[in-house]
Amino acid sequence: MKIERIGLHVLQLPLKQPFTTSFGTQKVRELILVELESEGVTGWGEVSTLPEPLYNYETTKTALHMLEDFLVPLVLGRRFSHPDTMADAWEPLRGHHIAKAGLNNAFWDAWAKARSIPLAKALGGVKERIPVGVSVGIQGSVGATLRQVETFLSEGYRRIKVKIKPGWDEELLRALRSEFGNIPLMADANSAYTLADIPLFERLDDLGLMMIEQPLGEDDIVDHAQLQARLKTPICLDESILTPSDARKALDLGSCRIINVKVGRVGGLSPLLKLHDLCVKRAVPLWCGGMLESGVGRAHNIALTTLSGFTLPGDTSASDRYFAEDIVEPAARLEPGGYLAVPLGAGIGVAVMKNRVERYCVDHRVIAAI
Ligand code: OSB
Ligand code: MG
Repeated sequence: MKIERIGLHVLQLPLKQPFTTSFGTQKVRELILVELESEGVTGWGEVSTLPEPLYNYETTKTALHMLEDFLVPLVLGRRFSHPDTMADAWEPLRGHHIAKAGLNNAFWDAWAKARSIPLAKALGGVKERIPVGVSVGIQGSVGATLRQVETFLSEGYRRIKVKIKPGWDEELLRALRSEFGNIPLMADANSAYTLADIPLFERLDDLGLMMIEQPLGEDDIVDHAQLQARLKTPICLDESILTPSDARKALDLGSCRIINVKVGRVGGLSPLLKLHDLCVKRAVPLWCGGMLESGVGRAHNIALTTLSGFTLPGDTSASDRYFAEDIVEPAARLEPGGYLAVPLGAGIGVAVMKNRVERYCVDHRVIAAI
């Protein structure tokens, strides 16, 4: 398929409520939508960078720079028979996985649409609906968190993840256990701790958490191996796993027992499939992480969660958990029992509402092949 035209749209979508982690607070979801035109179909991808380099080193601006100056010029006007060969073309360019993912995923959508099949099917997915959990940000008080969690449980979410940071951890987790008993519960630290906190993690070990996500340094699989050796609770890595080879090394070292897979962080659906297959071979449970995506990125997340290796509920919550108005129709809605339906239409299976894209757009460029 020839890549004929690429649009980059920077959007700022207001979040219903601020989302706070150990590294900062998001009030607005700034993202880049990639619109890729090829042989009569339009594919959509989402670049899920944050405006500041707090989760990883990428930002909205570094992603725009990578796309405009390197990635788009590399693929524009060229023919690719499969999205994997597009990802192979930028293999020599280091890093910037979230920027690459937006473009690779837009081509996956176009490629599936050209074949009139759902993206989930194009990826080899096997589920018709996916069980989902919810990621609860740091709130003003333990009481406010308990109320939030109660609402999410009553809506049907199948797993609760709470964000933790030093000083906002043990008391909160004990309160959640005493209020809600043995619910599927986990904590995500986004790299906020060090090995000096081993005594804290040993105390948390008795709480029967499903897992603790990324307690230590974003690039540190050595310290994670030391911590995992001291705990019954599985460690799940997020920030540390950027490539299939990172996963292999972390598993060989014993740094984690579970992996959070984010399509942006690993560089798109093409490398994600390799990581998935490696983890299935090694019987490592996977789940799909989120980056507060709009309906476009959410549709990609739903499709990839249909793969057989995604055995745990992920962070892909319903659209109304984040936004008053999404940019796609239909927006992802929670079904009874805590599921999201997998769209049956071609590609991502949701329609991007152009008027809403314009409403939230703060910057955009279109680059066409000559
Ligand atoms: O660490 O998983 C994370 C959001 C932004 C950046 C990092 C993370 C998160 C989430 C939210 O936990 C997941 C979601 O609901 O999309
Ligand atoms: Mg995380």
